[in-house]
Amino acid sequence: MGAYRADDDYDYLFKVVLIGDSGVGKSNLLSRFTKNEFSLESKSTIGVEFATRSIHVDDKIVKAQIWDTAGQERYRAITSAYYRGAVGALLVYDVTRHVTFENVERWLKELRDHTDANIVIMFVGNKADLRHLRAVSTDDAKAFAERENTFFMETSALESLNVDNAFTEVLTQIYHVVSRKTLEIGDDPAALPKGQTINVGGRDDVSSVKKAGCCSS
Ligand SMILES: Nc1nc2c(ncn2[C@@H]2O[C@H](COP(=O)(O)OP(=O)(O)O)[C@@H](O)[C@H]2O)c(=O)[nH]1
Ligand SMILES: [Mg+2]
Repeated sequence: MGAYRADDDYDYLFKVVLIGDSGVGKSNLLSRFTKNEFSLESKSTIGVEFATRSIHVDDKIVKAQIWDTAGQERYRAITSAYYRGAVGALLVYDVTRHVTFENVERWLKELRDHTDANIVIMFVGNKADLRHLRAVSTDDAKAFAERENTFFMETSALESLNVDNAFTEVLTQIYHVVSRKTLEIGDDPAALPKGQTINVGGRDDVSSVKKAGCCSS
């Protein structure tokens, strides 16, 4: 056995989805968080892809499996598969394009229609670096987040502003939901296996890991 930590050595695996209009910066938020990369030219995301990154929360390793999609109508057929098992979401708009903020309501409805009520939602105003082009005020966005009971942050994938914070906050909050539920499970230590997977669903590489009792619909 080598003295290294394998990539798959984690305590929790959480599926997190990125949603929001095309062009708001979802793919760049993902690449900034998972690879510390940013690309100026817009490459449209083809179909669905995901990337992972592990972080520490308390003494646990939390691995995020973050899903990204182009979000165009022609991909609507995959909607339910995309959301299946998600325990967190970043709902992204572009602070310089008001229409992307207006469309957030529709995204939120789709998200809530397809996921568990306990899902942790972070409302994200991206491209905060474009100060001179701002079209959505922080106060309006904050008010929306309060009304809808979601977390809120403004980010810049370009300047690495708040990107780690946004993802880390979502993962930490999910972890708290899960550990609360774990406490409710009560006195059976056998119900608390190491390496539990929180409802990631589907046919991916984690389906063989034992699932915990969180958030299944
Ligand atoms: N100025 C600025 N541009 C950004 C930022 N994030 C993304 N972009 C640009 O916005 C365009 C769309 O980004 P992309 O990640 O492909 O958006 P997606 O369609 O939501 O995945 C690209 O040209 C990016 O370079 C940001 O934080 N600031
Ligand atoms: Mg994209």
